[in-house]
Amino acid sequence: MSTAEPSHWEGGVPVFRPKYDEFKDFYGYMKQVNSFGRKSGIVKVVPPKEWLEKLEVPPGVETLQKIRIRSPIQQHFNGSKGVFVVQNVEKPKTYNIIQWKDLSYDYRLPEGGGDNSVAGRVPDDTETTAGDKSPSPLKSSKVKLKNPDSFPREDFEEFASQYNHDNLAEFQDAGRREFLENYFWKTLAFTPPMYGADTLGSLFKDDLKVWNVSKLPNLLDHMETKVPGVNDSYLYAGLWKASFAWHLEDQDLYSINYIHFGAPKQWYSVPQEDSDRFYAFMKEQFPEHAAKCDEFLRHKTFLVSPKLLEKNGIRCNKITHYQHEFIITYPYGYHAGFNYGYNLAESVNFALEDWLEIGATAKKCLCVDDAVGIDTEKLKSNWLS
Ligand code: AKG
Repeated sequence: MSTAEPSHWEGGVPVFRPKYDEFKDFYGYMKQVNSFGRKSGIVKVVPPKEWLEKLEVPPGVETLQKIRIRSPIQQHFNGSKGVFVVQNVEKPKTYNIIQWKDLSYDYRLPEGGGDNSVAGRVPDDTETTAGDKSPSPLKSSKVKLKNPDSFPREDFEEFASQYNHDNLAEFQDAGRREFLENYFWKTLAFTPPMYGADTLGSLFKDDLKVWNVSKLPNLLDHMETKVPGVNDSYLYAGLWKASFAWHLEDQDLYSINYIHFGAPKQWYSVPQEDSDRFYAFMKEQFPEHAAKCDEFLRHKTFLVSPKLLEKNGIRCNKITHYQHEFIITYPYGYHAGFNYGYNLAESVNFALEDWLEIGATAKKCLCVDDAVGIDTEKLKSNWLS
C-alpha cells in the first residue's frame, strides 16, 4: 500500500495537502496517512481547492436558517498552574446562528500580542478589532432573548454577509496567537466560557459525495443503528475559550473534525508512544477521580497545559486548525484543545480495518450507562458479507 508524504510538520503534527485525485477516496487516503497519525495522535489535512469549490461557501440563507445550537454548556474550570477540572452546566436554551454570533460579543478576546495587534496602534475606523465595541449583527441587544424560530428570512439575508468571525486576520499572526494561548492557560478559571457542543446535525449539502463528514465511507457504515456523534455527525458552535478536555474517542475510534467557518481551534495531542506515561501522569494529578474510575479520562473533564506536560517529560504536539481544514484523531492519541472564538465545526467518528482489534479490547467507563459499545465481531461479519 502506498503512503502519502506530509507537505510539512507543525508542532510535531504532520500536515497533508493532497491533490484532488488522491484526496477524493476518503477511505483510501486515510489508509495512506495512517502510519503518521498512529504515531503523532492527530494529523491535519488541508483539502484541495477543487473540493472547496464544491461547497456552499459562503453558506446560503437556508443553510444559515437551519442551524440550531441546543442546550449549550457553560464550562466552569477549577484549578490553577496548568491543572484544571471542568464542570459542564447545561443551559436549557436554543440559539440560532444569529443569536450565537451575538452572544460572541459577550465573550470577547483580550487585546494584545502580535505585530498587528491593537496594542500600541490605533485601528482605522473601517476595521473590527478584537475587544472593540462592534455592534451586534442585528443592532439590537435583545437578539439573544428572542425565540430562535421567530426570525424572518430577511434577518438571515442580512446576516449572510456577516456570518463569519469579524476579524479572522488576527489569527494569522503568530505573536497574537501565542499571546491568546498563554492568556487562555493563565485565565481559564476566571470566567466560564460557553460551548454549543454535541448538537446533532450537518452543514454539508446532501449531494456532496466527497469528504462529506456526515457520510464518510468507512467501517461504521455497517453498524445496525445510528449513534449520535459516533456514526451520525455533531455540530460544535464555539466561542472564545470553549474547550475540549483530554480524551480518547469512544471505544478508541478515529475522529474527524472540519471547521465550516469562524475562528480556529487550538489542538494538542500526545504521541501514542507517550500515551501510557500521559495516563500515569494524569492519574497523579487527579488521584481521587482516578481511584473511582480507571477510565476517568473518558469523562472529558480534565485539562492539563502543554507546558506542564513538557516539564514532566511528556511530549505534547500542537497545531492551530483553521476554517476549511480537517483534523483527524487516531486510536490511543490523547487530544485536547480550545476555540479561539466564534466558529462552527462538524465532527464524527470513523473506523479503518485496523480498528477492529483495537475496538474489541477498548476499555469502557462504567460511570455512565450509555457508554458506546460497538460489537466488533458483528461489525466485522457485516463488513465482510
Ligand atoms: C474531536 O473532534 O475529536 C474533538 O475531540 C474535538 C471536539 C471539539 O471540537 O470540541
